[in-house]
Amino acid sequence: MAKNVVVVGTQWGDEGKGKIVDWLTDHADGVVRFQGGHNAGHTLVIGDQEYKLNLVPSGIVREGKACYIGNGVVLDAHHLLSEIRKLEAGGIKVRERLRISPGCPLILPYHVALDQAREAARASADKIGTTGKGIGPAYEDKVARRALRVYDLFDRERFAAKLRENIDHHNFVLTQMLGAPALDFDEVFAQSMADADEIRPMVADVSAELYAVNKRGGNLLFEGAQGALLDIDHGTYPFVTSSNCVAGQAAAGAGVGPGRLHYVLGITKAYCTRVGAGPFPTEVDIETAGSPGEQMSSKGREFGTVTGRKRRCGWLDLAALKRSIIINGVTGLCITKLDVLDGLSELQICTGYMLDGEKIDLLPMGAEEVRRCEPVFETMPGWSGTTFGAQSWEALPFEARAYLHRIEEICEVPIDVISTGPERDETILRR
Ligand code: 2SA
Ligand code: MG
Repeated sequence: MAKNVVVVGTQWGDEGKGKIVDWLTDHADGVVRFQGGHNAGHTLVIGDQEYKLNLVPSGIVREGKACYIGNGVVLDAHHLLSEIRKLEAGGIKVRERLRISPGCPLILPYHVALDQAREAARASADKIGTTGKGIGPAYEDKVARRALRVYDLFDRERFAAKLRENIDHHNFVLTQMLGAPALDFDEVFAQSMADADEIRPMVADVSAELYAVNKRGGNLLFEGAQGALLDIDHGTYPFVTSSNCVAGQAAAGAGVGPGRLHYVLGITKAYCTRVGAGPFPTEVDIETAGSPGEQMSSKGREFGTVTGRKRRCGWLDLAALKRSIIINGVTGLCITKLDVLDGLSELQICTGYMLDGEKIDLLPMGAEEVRRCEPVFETMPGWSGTTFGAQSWEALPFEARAYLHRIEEICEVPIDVISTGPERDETILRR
């Protein structure tokens, strides 16, 4: 029987999902993106080749694997084509294997302009720190039922009429409310039509194709982007992205029934990072040389894949992880980047918070309450040996195993996978 796996980030993104998706691709017939857009940055290391993917599912780097962009993804067609060209230059035949849902809302140049102008207009305390790719405004149009979708690209007249309406609406906001320049209809139209011809051969009924893959016994791998704590509903609102990043979104964002999501793998970094603004209870200083935070930042190479921004770092937060386990229905955890903590004499692990004088053990909802949370830490001994590249549980130092056991004990979810380096074989499978 087919087995479908959903891979999601349990923190604020950048947990190392790309590598794990690639590792699991061996057992999958199709790899599916179901939310987000080209704000995602998934890094894969294969031999001496490093790939940075934004929109194309990570399965693309493995010969013969079908890749799908589901309806829940907001699609910047122009960016997608440039990403495809780059991969093709490296010899990967993307167009033969990539299928795009006709229902994806399009990201058009005015979405990017709005995203950037709004972010610039916000007072510094209110800045969200978006990636500036137009993600939020594109999802707004979808929910407002005025979005142009992929299928609109293939009817020139309809596209022109809808674009005219949209561009007038958004130009009003840009010029009258945000003091930004207007966009030119002819330019946007011409570029869209040029992209349309190239996109068209890849458009297919993704939902029906995924159904067919399962029907013939094939497995699907759903590749989440960002992380559950950036989820539009469950994250630290309003410091979130504009899509649902939780596992359940794999169903709605790809057009598969929820009963066909058989296993949810929650990818969890051994510490925490956050790129962009918003509350982060366990955040530490990353500038002081020799500090744990500086080690996380530099050894972990914590820079945004899309924007190059330095990521904020902090200790592992189990109260946040427990929230994530609840909202995703995590079956098993995968701990990544454990080796980044190698050599630290002591580790802090957050087991709860003090909130308005009361002890709680679960991340509350929304930014306001999270901001008032004071983390409660448990101190654990570090390890002097290395975990880098370890390929068995026994090869891990005793203290590293104790750290992992403590995570399982508090979260009541098994750690099924441990990633000890960027390469595929630097992975420990525990069941
Ligand atoms: P947006 O652009 O509207 O989605 O931004 C809203 C918030 O969501 C955060 N966000 C991310 N957080 C982590 N990783 C992401 N992808 C890139 C990466 C980010 C980068 O892999 O490093 O390069 O900066 C990602 N995408 C969105 C964002 O920081 C805002 O807090
Ligand atoms: Mg990333």
